[in-house]
Amino acid sequence: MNIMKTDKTGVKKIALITGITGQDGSYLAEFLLNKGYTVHGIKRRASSFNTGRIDHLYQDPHVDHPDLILHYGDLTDTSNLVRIIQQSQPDEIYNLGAQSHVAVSFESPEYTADVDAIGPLRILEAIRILGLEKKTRFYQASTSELYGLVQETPQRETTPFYPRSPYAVAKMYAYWITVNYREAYGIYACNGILFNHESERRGETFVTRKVTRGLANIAQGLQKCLYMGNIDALRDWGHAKDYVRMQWLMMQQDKPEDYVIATGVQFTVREFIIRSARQLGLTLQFEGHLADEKAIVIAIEGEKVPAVKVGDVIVKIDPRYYRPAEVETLLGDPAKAKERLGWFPEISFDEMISEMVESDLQKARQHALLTKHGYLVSVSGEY
Ligand code: NDP
Ligand code: GDR
Repeated sequence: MNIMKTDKTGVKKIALITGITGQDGSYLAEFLLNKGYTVHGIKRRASSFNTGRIDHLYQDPHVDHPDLILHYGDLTDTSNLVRIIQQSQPDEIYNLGAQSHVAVSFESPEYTADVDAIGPLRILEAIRILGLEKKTRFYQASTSELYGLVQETPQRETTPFYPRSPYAVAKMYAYWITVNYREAYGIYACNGILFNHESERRGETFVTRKVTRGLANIAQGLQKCLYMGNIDALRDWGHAKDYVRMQWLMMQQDKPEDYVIATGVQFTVREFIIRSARQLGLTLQFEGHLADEKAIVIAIEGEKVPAVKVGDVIVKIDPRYYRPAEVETLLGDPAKAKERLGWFPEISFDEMISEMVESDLQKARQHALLTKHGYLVSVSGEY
């Protein structure tokens, strides 16, 4: 296994990350910079700053040989991708960029296909056009959503796919085009079939972050109630830091292969809510069924949460958050990753919740203080 930060001639390795401004991109950039890589990243042009997750890694581009170099670009723009790959000459490309929200993919199916399915094809073609088949390795951010309506439990590398959303269908094309270019052109191309992974940097509209942020805001009196969709859904949740380590490991092998990355344990969304609330000092009880289900505060630990009273209803179900086709249950079997790569998750479910709640509580406290002194009006966003 090659785990050196330089190539055979002692030159620093070069990585290109699409989606560097996202959750995984930010952790992977940190990880690779720590290993001594030069990291190129593609960021999108936006009307406001979108580099919050990587600002701590920023390097003044005016210094000689910066380790982190950002390029404007987009996975829908072939010539831009070819030019960035030609300029950066990467040893490893990590394709993490995507329209990654499953519910949003039902609203924007065509755009999701363009970015999530044709985007990776564009990169693989760029590798061919530039004659980099032997030099540049390619990692595709595949997903447990491929299993959708599950055909086998737990899900492993050989479990048949049954995608249930435009997002998953697009990612299925990306999965197979990665396999196909590996077989057809000998490119070192691999799929990491990652189950859900979270962190304090998780986007605010994914269920875990929506819960930790919403409950922290409720605890600080910034919000009264959190509206949720299908809280019976079961997921296998790990921590993003553990999962980016595995993305890198997959790229350092003698032979490219696809791997399931998961914890092997699943919980309901309801359980995630209960444990997050407990972390804040609130004991919750769910009452009712389906669309009428509510979470009521039945106990409060000490003086910890003055904005909430026993009896308050702080979670309600809003069918608006149900999906046209749901993935009810996902549970991964990471045996291959453990056996072949010695990988296992180091951060537990409860440690992850604790980190997320603490981080959102700190943000909510700052927000409450600014609101109290008239510097902010309200909590932004409807999720
Ligand atoms: P995020 O949504 O946090 O990040 C997605 C990244 O892709 C952002 O940097 C975003 O840019 C960028 N992006 C979106 N559209 C485009 C585009 N058209 N061109 C270029 N870049 C674009 O996702 P995660 O970090 O959570 O996930 C990383 C990858 O892993 C994604 O491909 C996701 O589908 C996949 N995945 C994630 C799992 C998870 O549980 N987190 C599990 C399995 C797979 P911007 O910041 O400007 O929006
Ligand atoms: P998922 O993640 O769809 O698994 O995709 P998400 O956190 O959005 O949903 C998980 C489950 O929670 C249910 N749910 C809600 N979800 C959201 N977002 N908001 C709600 O209010 C809500 N209430 C209940 C959902 O129905 C679902 O069952 C994530 C993304 O990161 C993908 O990019 C990635 O490929 C997969 O994980 C693995």
